[in-house]
Amino acid sequence: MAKPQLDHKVFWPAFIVIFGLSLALLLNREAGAKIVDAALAWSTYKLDWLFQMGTFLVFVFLIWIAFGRYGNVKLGGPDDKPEFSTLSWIAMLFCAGIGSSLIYWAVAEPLYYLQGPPFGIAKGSSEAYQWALTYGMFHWGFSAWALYAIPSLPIAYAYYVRKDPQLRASTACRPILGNMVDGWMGKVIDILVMFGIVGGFGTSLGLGVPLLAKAASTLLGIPQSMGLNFAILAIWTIIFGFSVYTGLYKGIKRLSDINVYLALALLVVILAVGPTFFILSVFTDSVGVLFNNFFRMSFYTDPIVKSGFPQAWTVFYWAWWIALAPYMGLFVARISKGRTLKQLIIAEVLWGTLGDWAFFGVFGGYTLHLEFDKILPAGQILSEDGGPAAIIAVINSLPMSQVILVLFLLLEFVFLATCLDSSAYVCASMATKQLNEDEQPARWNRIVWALALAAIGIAVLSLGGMNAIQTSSVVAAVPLVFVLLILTLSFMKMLKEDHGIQCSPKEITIQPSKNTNISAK
Ligand code: NM2
Repeated sequence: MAKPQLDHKVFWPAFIVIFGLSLALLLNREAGAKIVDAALAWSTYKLDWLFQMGTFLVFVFLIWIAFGRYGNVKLGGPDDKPEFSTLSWIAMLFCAGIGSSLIYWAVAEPLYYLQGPPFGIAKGSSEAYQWALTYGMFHWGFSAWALYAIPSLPIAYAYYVRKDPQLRASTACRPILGNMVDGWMGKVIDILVMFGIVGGFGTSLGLGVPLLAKAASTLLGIPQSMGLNFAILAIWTIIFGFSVYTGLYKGIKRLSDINVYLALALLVVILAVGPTFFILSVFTDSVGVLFNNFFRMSFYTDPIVKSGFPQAWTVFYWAWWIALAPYMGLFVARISKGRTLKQLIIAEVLWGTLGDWAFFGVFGGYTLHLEFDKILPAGQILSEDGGPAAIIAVINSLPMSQVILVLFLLLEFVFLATCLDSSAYVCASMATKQLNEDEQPARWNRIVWALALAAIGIAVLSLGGMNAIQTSSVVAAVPLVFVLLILTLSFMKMLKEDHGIQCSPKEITIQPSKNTNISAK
């Protein structure tokens, strides 16, 4: 069998832009920081309405698809059976889309919202406490997961039902773009998807690497520095390279199963040793505040007071989910043969949300308890020493903190590693011309994308600050909004063609009956 060939028209433009941009940002840090600030401000302040409205509409659309007449449409032929058990299917898609950032934000978000609440609420007030967990749960909730779910539908449908031999975002746009997807338009779409992956995980690395470095420095008693950050990134890249060469890839897959158990164990331990009933109560209350205010939060742009809250948080979040959405679509499509549209939507939108909420409830609830009962000034640590220091301080406040810290370090490391592994794999597949089901993209190709992810990680880390971290996702997400739109339209077209009510115009012509006297005089 011929070796899978590199698709030069996708590989080189993506490679040159990503490495060129990383290098340019590294060499001109000051100018880079200014460009980053301007790009972030423009995208979030000018396009806030688009991100907010679009996300809400996607959510409503998915409810309609799941519970409407297309819900039982199957991804595959009548005899196609699901490849994985429902439990491992859900676990796999959760792990692919959620990385180390979940724990980071489950602790940090409530603290940030206490200090800078939405809707003009006073800092640190009891009202601010009521919103602290709610907003994080919103940003990791139903509408967010709807953004992840939307591209999986057309991509999986095109692959399993229309039998398009290529698992690509571009080919799923065929019903709308026609043969243009085989030309430059298709290449542009796939390159934009790759930018999304690299940009979205750039944000994850920008957050995850310093957090791991902080955990390692606390455990080993060594000072935290930029050097340690880079060392962690280098270890990751080496592990990845090694895994590609030794076939450890399968091992990492197995590790991701262990990750789920590790995560559950950590949640149970914290729920048990922490203030159990307070955590459960705060969580329940926050669910109530969220349901009560879902519409307000979904359309909040604050154009008059201009607090900047929805732009800095909600719009950034939607952008981050969008940046990674096509990647999720490709991955989820790959594992969802034989499922119905309804099952797929419920797995992502419902189970994904509940998974995220478990972390927010436990980690966020525990953090609020520390802050509210003045056990640990976590908020102060956050503003003085940054997110990683606050998170490690929260973990250190638990009984058996050394053991939990080791568990945490392991969990975060593998969480991110599995994400990076699959994302480098997806990028490499897209830069390969034709990949049959049992073929792998070339090893070196996969390593190049792992390096590309590391390069963006280094650029984001050395520019420093939350702005660089956020911009990485936001800039990559803006063009992807249009890709998602084309994918959704293509999906509707395919559904209508294959499952719509088939009737010719002649059949629906109303023939006035002879007995009815409707003649106009
Ligand atoms: N999302 C789910 O680092 C990560 O956890 C990647 C982040 C988009 C907010 C995913």
